[in-house]
Amino acid sequence: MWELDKLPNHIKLLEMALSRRKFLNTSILGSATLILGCKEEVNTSFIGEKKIAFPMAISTWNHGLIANEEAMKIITAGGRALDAVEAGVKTAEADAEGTSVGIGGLPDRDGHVTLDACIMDEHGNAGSVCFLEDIIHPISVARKIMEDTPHVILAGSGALQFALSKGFKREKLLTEKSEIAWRQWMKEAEYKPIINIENHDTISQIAIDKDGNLSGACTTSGLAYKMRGRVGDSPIIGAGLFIDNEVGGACATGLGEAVLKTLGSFLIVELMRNGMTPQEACEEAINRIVKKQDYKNFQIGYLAVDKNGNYGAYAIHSGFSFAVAYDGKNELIEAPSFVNK
Ligand code: SD4
Repeated sequence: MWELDKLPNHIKLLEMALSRRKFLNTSILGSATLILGCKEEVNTSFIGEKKIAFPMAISTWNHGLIANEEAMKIITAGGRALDAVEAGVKTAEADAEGTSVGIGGLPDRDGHVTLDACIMDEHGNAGSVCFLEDIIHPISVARKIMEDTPHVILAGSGALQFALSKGFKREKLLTEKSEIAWRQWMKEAEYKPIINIENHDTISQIAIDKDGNLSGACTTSGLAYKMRGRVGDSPIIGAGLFIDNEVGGACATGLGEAVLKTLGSFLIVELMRNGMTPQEACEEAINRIVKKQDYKNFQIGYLAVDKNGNYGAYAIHSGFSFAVAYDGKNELIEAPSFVNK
């Protein structure tokens, strides 16, 4: 396991991530709330004593606020949750300033940006793309795989070939900012991938539309400076994302290897099916990890939402924020965590 205290102090990336996190914490304390246009008609129902509502969208990290805003435009207008989550996460993929998704993503240790993404709809259909290069919107490639092929996952050059055949354009994804960070890392890191609690911010989003149908999307450039060919949890159905329209959905961010070994999103949905609340299910999925793995130097964050729009969130460490939008609101919230409980 790569340890946080062995990180060279002057890795630019880490500094950037830490100061971003400080900013984020401040804005959370300052209660970052975006109000979405005018109030839309919402469906409401009750579970126990708790009032919940949809349409709604929930997304990982602070880029989730913009993703939710985009998704809510579609579902408050009566659109499908699938269209909402695709459009939602595309905002992060297109943001060249973000260093963990789409263009601007930090590269692998050889300097290549390789992308993982998956999408799942209310019928249980799924599409996924992994180890994809040169395409800015892997989530849309994943959707095309789901809708236009008999397969679920395409990888690497085959995925690129498929994307080009569908009209996606090749683009350079390594930005100057990410290349500088990578070159700095090369000087210090002895070509060892470093996994820590700061250098990754995948976007995962789940939405429920006015008809009460769920869809989810997850997209990432994966861990910074990973080994070439490495695939994380994000494009693996059941690991980075799982949706079951009868129950709810779950998604993950953080160290993909830990999520893969416990198939976290599928686990959470199954726990909800068996009666746990979204919050209890997220906590149990984190418990499964911390019981067996040395969790001190890596982060995992889970989000879950049930069929009725009740949500839960839990992380190993503090600092995992997520955005929830419904009924005209869009709020950034910090998830409770196992450490510092
Ligand atoms: C991965 N789970 O590739 C992704 C990284 C991530 O927040 O989620 N970052 O392991």
